[in-house]
Formats: sequence, C-alpha cells, structure tokens
Amino acid sequence: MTLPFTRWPDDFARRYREKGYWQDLPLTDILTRHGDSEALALIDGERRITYRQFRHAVNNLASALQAKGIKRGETALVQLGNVAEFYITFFALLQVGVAPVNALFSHQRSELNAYALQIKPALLIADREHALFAGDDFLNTFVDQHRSVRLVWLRGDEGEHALEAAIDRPAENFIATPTPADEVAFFQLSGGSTGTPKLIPRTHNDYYYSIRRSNEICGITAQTRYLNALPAAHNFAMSSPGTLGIFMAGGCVVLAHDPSATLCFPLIHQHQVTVTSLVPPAVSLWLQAISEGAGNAQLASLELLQVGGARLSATLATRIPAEIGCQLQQVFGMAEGLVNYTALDDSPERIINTQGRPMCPDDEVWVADEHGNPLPRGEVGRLMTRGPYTFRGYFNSPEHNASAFDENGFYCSGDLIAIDEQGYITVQGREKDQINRGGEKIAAEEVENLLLRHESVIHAALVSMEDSLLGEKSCAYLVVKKPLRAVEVRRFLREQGVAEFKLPDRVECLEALPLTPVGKVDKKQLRLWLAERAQG
Ligand code: AMP
Ligand code: DBH
Repeated sequence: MTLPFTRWPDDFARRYREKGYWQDLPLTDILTRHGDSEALALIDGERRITYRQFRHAVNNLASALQAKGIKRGETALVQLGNVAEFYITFFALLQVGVAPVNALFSHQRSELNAYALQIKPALLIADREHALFAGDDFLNTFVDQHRSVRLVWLRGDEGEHALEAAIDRPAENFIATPTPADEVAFFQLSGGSTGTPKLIPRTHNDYYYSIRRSNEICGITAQTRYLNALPAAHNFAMSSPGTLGIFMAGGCVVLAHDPSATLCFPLIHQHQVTVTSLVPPAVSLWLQAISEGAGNAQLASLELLQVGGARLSATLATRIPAEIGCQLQQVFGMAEGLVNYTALDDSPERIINTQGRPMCPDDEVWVADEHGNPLPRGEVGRLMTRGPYTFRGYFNSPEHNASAFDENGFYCSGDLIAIDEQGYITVQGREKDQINRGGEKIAAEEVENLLLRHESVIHAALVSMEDSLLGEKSCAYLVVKKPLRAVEVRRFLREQGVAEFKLPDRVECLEALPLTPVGKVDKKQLRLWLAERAQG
C-alpha cells in the first residue's frame, strides 16, 4: 500500500535523477550510514546518545512497531517536543515505512483532530508531559473518534502505553521496510492560509536532497555542534540543514526546550556549540540579554547563526556579528520546499539586506503579477517556484491545489518578493491570508472559523498588526450581537482547543466589517486602521 500524492512529471523526475539530486536512498540512510560509530549524536539534558545507541534505539522501536502489526504504507500522528524520542520515533517510523505527521508541541485538540481526520493514523505517539495527555480524557475521546488508531504510545507513560519500554526492548532480527525513495516519507506541516491545516507530502528523495544541499551551503561537518532551540518538528529545524543535516554529517545535536538566553547561553558554552538557528524575535531577546549584562563570552564557540522563518530587519541583522560575535546567515524557506540562503562568503551588505538565493541550480523561481504573468527583474510580485524538492500538491486537497499551483506546476507561496540582477531575493510582503507571529504562522481563516462558533459572533476577521518584538501580532475584528471582551474571546478559543499562539492579541468590535468593491472583507483597511491607531 502506498499513500496517494501528486508526483513530479516523469521528465522532471528523470532530470532530477540524472543531475544527482535524487539518489533513491531512504531518509533512514542519514542514520544507518554511521553504522556503529561511537561519536556523539545527541545531547538531551543529561542524556548523551552515540550514533550506535541511536541506531539501536531506532531499530528497537521499529521492531516493536512491526511486532504490533504496524505496516508499511500506514500513517502516524506524532506529538513530541525537543526530546531525543522525537528523532528516535521519526527514524523508527521511516524504518517500517510509516509516514508520520509531526504535530508541533504547541498544538492542541483542534490541530491534532484536524491532522488525524486527514491521514487516518494507525498509531498515535505523544507525550504525558503535554497537558492534553496528562490524563486519559482526551486520549479516550481521540481513540474513540479516530477509529483507525490501533496503537498508542506515550512518552513518560508508566503502564501499557510506555514509549520508552518499546525503545529499550532489544530488537531481534529486525528487517527495515522503508517506503520507496520516490514515495511519501512523511508529512510536513504548512503554515497555512485556509480553514483546515494543510499537509505537505515529502518524499525521501526530495527531502534528502534538501538536507544534503543545505549541508554543503552551510559547511556542516562531523565537527559541527548544533543547538536546536526551534520546535523540533519545524521544517527549518529539521532540514535547513537542521538536526537531520547534522546527523547526516555525523555531527552532534544539542537540544534546548526553548530559545531563551538563560537556557541557551550556558548550553552553547558547555557543549561548545558552533551553529544554531533562530527566528528573529529570539535574536532580539538574545541581544537584549547580552546588552543587559549576560555578555557574549558564553557564545565564543558559536561560528554561525542562521535566522529565518520571518522577516529579519537590517537593524537587527547588523547587530548580530557585532554583538553576538558570529556570522549571520539569512534563511528564507518553506515547509513546501524551496529554501534560500545567503552564502557564508557573501558580502556583509548581501547578508544583512537579502534573504539569499535559491539553494539548487534547478530551483526555478520567478515573480508573477496579479494575473500570473512574469514581471521584469527587480519588480515586486508573487513568488512562483518549482524544483527537485518543492512539492507538487497538498495532501488530499484538489481544490486548494488548483489555486496554489499554476498550470505548469509552479507553486505560488503567497509571498511577495523581488529578485535582483544577481538572483538575490528580498521578501517584501505577503499576499496569503496569514499572520506571521514571530515565525509562528497563523491561518486567518482557521481562527475566524473558530470565532464564528461563538454564539455572539456574527462576522470575524483576523488581521496582522505590527509588533516591535514579534514583527506581527494578530487582531480579531468582530461584529457581535453583544459586546465581547478580549479575555472572553481568548478563553472561548482556548476551549475550542487551539494552539495558544493562534489566540488574538487584540480584539476589536465593530458595527460592520469594511468591504471591498466586490464585497470581500477589506483586510487592508483593517490593517490600516490598526497602523493609524498605533501611530496614535
Ligand atoms: P511555512 O508555510 O510555515 O513553512 O512558512 C513559510 C513562510 O514563512 C514563507 O512562505 C514566508 O512567508 C515565511 N518566511 C520564512 N522565512 C522567511 C524569511 N527569512 N523572511 C521572511 N519571511 C520568511
Ligand atoms: O518558515 C519556514 O517555514 C522556514 C524557514 C527557514 C523553513 O521551512 C525553512 C527554513 O526550511
């Protein structure tokens, strides 16, 4: 059994193989290529895991999955944070040919249910440390609602669901059964702009290329020590070059549960970390900590700081080499595929002012006007792209795919960009109906749908407003039957089981929403009002 997904046309697949982008290796090769190496792969708190131990843990879990009757071609819903078990689980599932959706640890009931409805998972792997799974109430309802689930393993469970027990039990005669390299390996999460969160099928071939190429560009070697303080499941953290890049090179990953300076600075010093990745607001907080007395002495080993996920201002970018004392690399990527990097040997001006260039010579990127026609170089318009690691369609979403792609298979990311004469990209804005809250993406429609469930809400529009730390925050404009306070709105959304970062930072009630001449909600006008208010 294989999972359905939109393939690259044959002539593209042939070309991507001929050029060596697709090597027909499973992603598990990232780990198995190290054999029984005693080099350190992973540091998680007090735990130190060598490549040999890592591989054994993976095989044990994979073998336990097979023993439970889990089969190649099935799917899993996984929710684990920045812990060793995230990676052990990921590789174990790949070893048995099961494609996971790795939900973010910040996700709640609403997101988990939405993913499960789409993939119909055979198993659920989650964490007792997450509030949802501290007791059994949600678990019981979930298993009841999603009849496809035959197996539940929980990290930190003491009883029948114990994930650790399955990892510790030695495997006998384990035989790996990964899916073919040109099939779906796992699903990446889209930041989204629609009512239901969309899933991105990623194949072994395309994802492995993305990681391999990222390693080349970022100079990752067996000597690299990488601090992962981004959410483990995020595409940036997994593949640009992220933890999987470090594993591929035989380097060492140090896990942090959050990007705070108080946690990360000592970890960097203690483990002599050389590379890390952050979203812009975390950079602000690091710079603040340094200037308020922490200094940068603990960061002496740090050679490279990658920043991406949201727009990095030139002001902030300039301060990184000066105050943190390491090199900056801008990363403009998307879980759908395309990743752009500034090169390590680019001029400081380029690194500060651009979001880099597409990493693959066969990334096709161009800028379209509102009618889908190409614009001259330098002009601002819609980013259109296709290439050897950019997907060809969201999972089971024919309608949305029809508008997200043009007739030649170019994906329209919803970003507004300009490309200069040398091919460097600058992100200028966004067309998609999304709020980028410091790198955490909020699909406006998803939150609006939840707001409309409230008995007092007649119309709802979620828009971005400028924020000095996060770049953007969200404001909900509501038309209501009776007045609603922000706290009530947030409480209601929390009860709907939605991730905390999606709750509106501000709530405004109106008599009516402004409309465009064609009768759509005029979000431009709403954003303008917010900007005017902010000016004061
Ligand atoms: P996602 O769909 O969650 O994978 O998020 C990808 C989106 O994040 C992109 O389409 C951009 O809108 C945004 N993004 C990522 N990196 C950057 C960056 N360096 N600068 C500006 N926006 C970015
Ligand atoms: O924001 C992103 O999704 C992102 C940012 C940087 C990403 O997916 C990536 C690098 O791979």
